[in-house]
Amino acid sequence: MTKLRLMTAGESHGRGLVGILEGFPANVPVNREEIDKQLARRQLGYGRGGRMKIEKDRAEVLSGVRSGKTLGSPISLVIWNRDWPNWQKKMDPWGPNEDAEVLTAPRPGHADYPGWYKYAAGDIRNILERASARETAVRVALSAFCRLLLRQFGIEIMSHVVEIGGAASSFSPAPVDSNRVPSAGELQELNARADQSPVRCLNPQAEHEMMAKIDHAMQTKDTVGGTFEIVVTGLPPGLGSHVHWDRRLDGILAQALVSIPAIKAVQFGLGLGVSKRYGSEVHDEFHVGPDGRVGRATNRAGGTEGGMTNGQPLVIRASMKPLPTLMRPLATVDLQSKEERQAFRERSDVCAVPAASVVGEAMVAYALADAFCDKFGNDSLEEIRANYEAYRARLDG
Ligand code: EPS
Repeated sequence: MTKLRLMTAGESHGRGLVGILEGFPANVPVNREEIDKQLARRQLGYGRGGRMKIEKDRAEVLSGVRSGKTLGSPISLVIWNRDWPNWQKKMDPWGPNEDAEVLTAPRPGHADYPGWYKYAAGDIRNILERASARETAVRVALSAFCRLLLRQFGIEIMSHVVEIGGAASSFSPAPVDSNRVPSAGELQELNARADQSPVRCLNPQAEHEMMAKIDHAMQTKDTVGGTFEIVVTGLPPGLGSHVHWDRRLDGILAQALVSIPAIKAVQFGLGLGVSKRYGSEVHDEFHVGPDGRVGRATNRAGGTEGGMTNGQPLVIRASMKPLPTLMRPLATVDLQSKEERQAFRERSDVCAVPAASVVGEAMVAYALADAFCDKFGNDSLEEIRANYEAYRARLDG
């Protein structure tokens, strides 16, 4: 059952973004640097548009924290939009917003078309402002608390980009046809190294090819998508549950990832590969290791079985479509006049896959922290630790 709730509000070009994280346990040590670090990571990436030069995201925590520790009360924060002075005349809550052109021709692939009808919008800006991936900044800020909680229990999350526009890297810190478990330190180091790469790719040759794909998209006024991989280590077996469909953790993780704008597919472990192999080549057989413990030689399941973590690294891939705002606009229809037109052009990103991988980490951190609190409690860190240690003793026994 869901213990945590994460809510966001704010328009992309409004005054700012706000968020609330509710149900988060008390007494978890937290720090501003970690939140701002995660926000800065999300702003990186080759192929971002002009907006990221304007914004320098910082979270102002308004509640739920005292003397660097959480209180158990709702955590709320605000991220101010630096771009606001440029948009106030178009977006002011009290109008008159006369400077804003009324947009009536939807961009194919965006929320514009269905949103126009659902919300009787009359102006596509009323839809696109909230559909914008700007909102993911708040998710990243709030999930920094979740990361810090998970880290208390040795759970580490990293991500890297494995494909952009068909240019692919075959590297993984935890290949699914092996039982390699990277240490927490190695994952931290790899994540820091990915942050140094303009496309968050850990293979130099593939990095070069990915950047060429983005360059081509820029030159041809197009956009390009890709795939990122998330690896999580240190998870105990038994988070999530097999007993009811909405408690299955793989389903919850998939929803968390597909909720990121433009994500179209999520794969666990071998992913799509499961449909190409026989069962004997897909399932991870058990054996007794030299230490007398139960082990596996492979991790093709990607860390979940029966909707629960199985104690192996979580290995998830998520794929993002090319962003639907093109500088070479696609064909569309004016929804008022029904005339054929070109979609409007609006400043945007050519490629946001590197940023999406950081948002992916955030959503996975949130979903895992929720599952962790579901199993071990969500009142205080002390209570969670006692419950966790009792469970660990049973696992190790
Ligand atoms: C976005 C369009 C661009 C991106 C934006 C998402 O913004 P703008 O329309 O202001 O140029 O930069 O992403 C962010 C602002 C962000 O913080 O990630 C869109 O239409 O989804």
